Amino acid sequence: MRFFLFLLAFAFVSPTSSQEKQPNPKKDAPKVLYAMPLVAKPNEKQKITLRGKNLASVKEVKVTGIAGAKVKVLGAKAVAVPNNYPGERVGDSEVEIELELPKDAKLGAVTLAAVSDGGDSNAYTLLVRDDLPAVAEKEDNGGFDTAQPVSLPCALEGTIKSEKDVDVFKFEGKKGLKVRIEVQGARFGSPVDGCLTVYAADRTVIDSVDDANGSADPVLTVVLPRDGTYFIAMIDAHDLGGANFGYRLVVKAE
Ligand SMILES: [Ca+2]
Ligand SMILES: [Ca+2]
Repeated sequence: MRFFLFLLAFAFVSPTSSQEKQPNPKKDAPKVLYAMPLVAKPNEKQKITLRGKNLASVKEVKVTGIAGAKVKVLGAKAVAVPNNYPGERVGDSEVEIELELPKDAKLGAVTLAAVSDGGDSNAYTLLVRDDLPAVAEKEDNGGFDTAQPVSLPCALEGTIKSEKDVDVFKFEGKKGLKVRIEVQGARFGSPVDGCLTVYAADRTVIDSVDDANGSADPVLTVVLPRDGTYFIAMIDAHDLGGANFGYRLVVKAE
């Protein structure tokens, strides 16, 4: 927010704002914020909705960073932004595509750009599955008693489906095991601001992290103090949620 205010102040005092200096950026250029579902699968035909700004008139989506991808635009439309949600993070329009990535599509390498009469969008980096076993989150997993059992390593694909949704997972671990837990969400544009807490079997907190490495995505490393069951709880730091609040939760021993 401070950065935004600074930009606003700069635009006000300066006669040559960045918009005027650059010949091309049109104010109606599309912007891709995130994908729903957030995680794409290599080697599979899938429907993906890209949410962002000025996407309602998009006719074409380009894939870059990988050869052999197939993409088809299925439709585009404006969508409502709930009152209490940050529009710049949630987006006000979307384009639905059918995407088929080759099986060697790598996490971090595939980018998508939406094209309309307003120009080309940013290159959005798609979150693509890697070799970790992918596990879909299963509701209702909102408490210790209903925690979803998982085994390490895994990459959970979940959603903070509504306001105040809590996603709880549990795993068994041996004393001394170093476990790294990482959320991939905000860095791929998801509106989710993840916050992670790890609990021991007796439900006492071992550690909790909101943001890490300059991102809203938490990363947490714990050394297990004893043999037993451990719980991982994932929430949105602002208690917001929705079908578009997707995240990937990577849990593995180091
Ligand atoms: Ca959930
Ligand atoms: Ca956070």
